[in-house]
Amino acid sequence: MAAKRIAVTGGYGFIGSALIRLLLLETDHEVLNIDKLTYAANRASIPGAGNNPKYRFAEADIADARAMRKAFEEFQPDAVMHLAAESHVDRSIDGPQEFIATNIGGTFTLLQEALRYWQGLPAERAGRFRFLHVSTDEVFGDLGPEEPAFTEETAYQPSSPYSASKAASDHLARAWHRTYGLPVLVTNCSNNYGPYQFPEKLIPHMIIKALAGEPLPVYGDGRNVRDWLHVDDHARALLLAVEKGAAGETYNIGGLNERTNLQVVEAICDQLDRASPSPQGPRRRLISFVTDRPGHDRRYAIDASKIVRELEWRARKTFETGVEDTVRWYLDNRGWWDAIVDRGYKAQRIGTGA
Ligand code: NAD
Ligand code: TDX
Repeated sequence: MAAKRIAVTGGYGFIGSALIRLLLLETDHEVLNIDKLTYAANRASIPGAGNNPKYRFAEADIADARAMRKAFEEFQPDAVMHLAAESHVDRSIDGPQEFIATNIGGTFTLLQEALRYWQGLPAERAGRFRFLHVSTDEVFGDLGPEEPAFTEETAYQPSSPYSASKAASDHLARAWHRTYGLPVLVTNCSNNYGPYQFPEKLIPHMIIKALAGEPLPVYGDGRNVRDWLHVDDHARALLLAVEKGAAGETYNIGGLNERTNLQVVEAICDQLDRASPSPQGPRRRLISFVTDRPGHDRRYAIDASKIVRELEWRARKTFETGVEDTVRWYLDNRGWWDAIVDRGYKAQRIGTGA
């Protein structure tokens, strides 16, 4: 694959940083990371980036048209991988405004500036240009226990302000392809986990609380189901989509790892007990059921057969080895998350606080 110039939005977030680590380590592509550095960003998530000649960073808001125009003009990307978003469902319930501003308004501005730039490219470069819009399985709403997994044809039925804002952004991205011809691809992925995930999300939240010996706040009855995928497997799928995917197409990405939240929390407790036993006894004793998340989606499941068939993507990590590695990473990289916990991020609305 010839070296490309790839602009990644949200590259200091959880998935964006995994993607940039992959791009810098395993490809010849040059990277421009465009990130506003919100609470969710972390420069320490791309170690060594500052010294890498293939990497540069622009601190900017994707909703800032002038900044986006400058980034396109100066960097001259062959592809945009758009991950910047407000991503936490509980925060979207507490305060949806930023979600509308970034996920909808920001995506709109980015599409407009990408379109303007793309229309000015010579035909050969314009033909190779790609705009990959990274989205979520939450746009499809939720499933009953026996319903088949979401396919690329499943109708949108988002439940939360977060998923509604992502659904809106997906519609915009597809419309810019259909109406203006911008070579857009959309990916919809299931729940990610792995290293460098912000401590408000289920898996790191539980690891950190369990290590502190604090109650583990499981929402509702703990039987909500998520389909878990290791972040490195998602990053590889995104790279395949941008390198080999067809413009106008959508690819679902998922792990075939459906688990109830309770099963996930129990697996974390057991893994922590093996790796770092507590004198107080098994961590499962800390599990505590708390008030449910409003509008809480019951089950997500992704049918990823299209990307497996058409782009030959395969997940490399099983959930068991992935969780083991992730627990180990949080044990070995206390400095990374201690700094976040120390500076105090907005307390969780539900449960016993951050
Ligand atoms: P994250 O919250 O960890 O990171 C988001 C990043 O975007 C941060 O670095 C933040 O500073 C940046 N950002 C936010 N608003 C911005 C703005 N206006 N301009 C520029 N940068 C801005 O998110 P994540 O979990 O890495 O998710 C990345 C993308 O993948 C999102 O679009 C999300 O909807 C999607 N997604 C996430 C998951 C998941 O499980 N985390 C699953 C499927 C899809
Ligand atoms: O303390 C908790 N207790 C709990 O029971 C937290 C933080 C979560 N939960 C539950 C809610 C969900 O059913 O665990 C499940 C996972 O919660 P989150 O980590 O908040 O993820 P989710 O709401 O499923 O959304 C995630 O996956 C899809 C990402 O945050 C989204 O950005 C992505 O689109």
